[in-house]
Amino acid sequence: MSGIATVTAALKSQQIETPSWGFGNSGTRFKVFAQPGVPRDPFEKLADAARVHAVTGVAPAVSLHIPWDEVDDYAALAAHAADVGVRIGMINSNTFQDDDYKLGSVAHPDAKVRRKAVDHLLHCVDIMDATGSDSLKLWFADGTNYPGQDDIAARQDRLAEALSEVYARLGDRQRLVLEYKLFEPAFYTTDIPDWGTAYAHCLKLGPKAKVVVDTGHHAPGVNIEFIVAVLLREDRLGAFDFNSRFYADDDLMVGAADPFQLFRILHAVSLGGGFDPANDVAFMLDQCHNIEPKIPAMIRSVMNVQEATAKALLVDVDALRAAQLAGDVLGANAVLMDAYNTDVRPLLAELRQEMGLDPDPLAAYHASGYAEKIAAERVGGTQAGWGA
Ligand SMILES: [Mn+2]
Repeated sequence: MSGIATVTAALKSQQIETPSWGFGNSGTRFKVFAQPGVPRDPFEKLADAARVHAVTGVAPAVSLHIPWDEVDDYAALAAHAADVGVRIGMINSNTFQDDDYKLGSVAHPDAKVRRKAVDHLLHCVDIMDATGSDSLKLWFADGTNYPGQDDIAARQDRLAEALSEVYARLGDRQRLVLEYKLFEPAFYTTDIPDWGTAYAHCLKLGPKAKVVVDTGHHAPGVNIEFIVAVLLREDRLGAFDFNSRFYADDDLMVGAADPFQLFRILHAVSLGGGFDPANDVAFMLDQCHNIEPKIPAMIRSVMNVQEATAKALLVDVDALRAAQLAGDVLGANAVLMDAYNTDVRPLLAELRQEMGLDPDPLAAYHASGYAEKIAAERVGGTQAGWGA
């Protein structure tokens, strides 16, 4: 295949997973603004996610969040996903919204609370069995607010014990991916604050444990592409949670604040073989659309990842290597910038037409009348949101 044919093939086979919670109402601790047509249940969330896939062609999987997406019949939910044209992606656990978890969940000082948290995680694996999901995504809000509040190392021991029980429960084709976050809700110590801590736990667990890089979970100035390159090299990059931040964990649309950073991250993925279909890196969105319409925001986000991916794939790697080996600092940098400064929108428009799609996914969505339809139909009931 020619260079451009390789790029096009990779873009066509790219899969960007959408989060069920991104279709529900969300907000800040100050206010949640409701929007018309928001799903009332996981079935309606999957229907909305299916619209994103229908116009982009590259968003076939949907991440669930338990208990927000708890249903009586998970096989029926998976069947519904297939009916509307998507599949169930990762199962995201939640051990942070119960009164028992005030001092933590899997690292809580009380064994009874740890038992409850681990039981929830095992329940999430049961849901993976029922839905065909292959990944359990773990993020823990565990940590402390004050020096002396708890023993840092003892909390790591409790965390490791919980993780190993969950790991042992995983089936042959299942894995867990472990997410880190610098701070919040804990403000003094977080039990998994960085990639190094997540990596250390994954290493001890075994090959079915990998690290999740949430792009909003670092201190300002952290070089995320470096982390990505190292994790890929160690075969421990499990997934991305894509979103964008100006300040802390803002959960804005990926690529909004710093599209150049997203390009640099995806360039590291490209060099590390992360776009290889044989690789199991999951490209997921983890976002909340507080003030913008949710389905168009998700479509825009998928397009932002696609555009950055296209630019990353357009990097002339041979020229880059030659410049690097020749010690041509400016030449190497120029190769990278040439790719970044390429307008890839015509390429992507053409690619969508080849896939039988409208070249403009947002225009196609707006013309479909879906927004008006769900606003008219989804009247009554309780809109999905945090905790529902
Ligand atoms: Mn996340």
